[in-house]
Amino acid sequence: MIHQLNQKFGIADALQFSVHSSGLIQGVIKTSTCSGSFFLLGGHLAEYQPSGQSKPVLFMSREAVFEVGKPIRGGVPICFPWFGPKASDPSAPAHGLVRTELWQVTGSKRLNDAIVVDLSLNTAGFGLVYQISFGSKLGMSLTVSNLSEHVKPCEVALHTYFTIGDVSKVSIRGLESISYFDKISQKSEPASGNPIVFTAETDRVYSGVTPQIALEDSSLARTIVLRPQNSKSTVVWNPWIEKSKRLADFGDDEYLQMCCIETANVGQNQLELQPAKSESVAVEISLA
Ligand code: TA6
Repeated sequence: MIHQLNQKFGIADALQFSVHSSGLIQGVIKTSTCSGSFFLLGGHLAEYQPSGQSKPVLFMSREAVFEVGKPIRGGVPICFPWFGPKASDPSAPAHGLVRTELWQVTGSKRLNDAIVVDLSLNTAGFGLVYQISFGSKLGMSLTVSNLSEHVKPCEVALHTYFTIGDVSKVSIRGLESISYFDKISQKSEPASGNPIVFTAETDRVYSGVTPQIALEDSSLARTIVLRPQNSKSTVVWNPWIEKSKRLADFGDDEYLQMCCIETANVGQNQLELQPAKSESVAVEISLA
């Protein structure tokens, strides 16, 4: 399997497939502009670090579990075809089906300073094509298609975990003018007019379009910029102290070094896919 993957999709001195210590198949990117990796499990983008950065851009828990059928705590889990618990079936897995299914590699190429990888999955009457671009910037683009003859509502989220230096020294700009649903208080809140700072468990679904979101990290002296496309929802999450203790695959103190800013279409912005129609959601991540 590894030999075939490398023969068909490997790129000399840039992209190689291998078996991770967990036994999962991974693609590993190492170029002059960045390093990165992804798993076939979940089409899961696991690592990204541009050259010159002392810390990865994407966070991965030291307690993360790498096992077929289990979600990976870090990187970019793909939430589809629902986000959070499935309203009609509490026994269904949180955040949908695709983050624990095995995806196929369908393409790889060099494009400018980047290595671009295409992954795909057909499941539950949907076709998914996911393109990841590993370069001086990180690009993710997910296209979901309705393969059935019925209208199919669905939610989608690129559940991106970011590495930060100190949770008490970060702020998130770009969502100040957008109202949100606070999942902790279960209340709808008006636009705050202020950058987001973390002082407690934070779990917010912003509903609106924003051209750019900036994660300002003073302790790492960097600003991570997200440029979403076709995304009407942005989820901001930090589990804080008590929830961190309840997460088996997450260190009790790891809330200090991470936050999630998720590029999505969920809730009132869910997709209503007509038969044979597709929708894409994408985000470009760069260092300011
Ligand atoms: O995106 C925030 C959130 O929905 C939180 O409510 C929390 O559940 C987080 O996702 C992680 O979910 P997971 O199923 O990966 O543990």
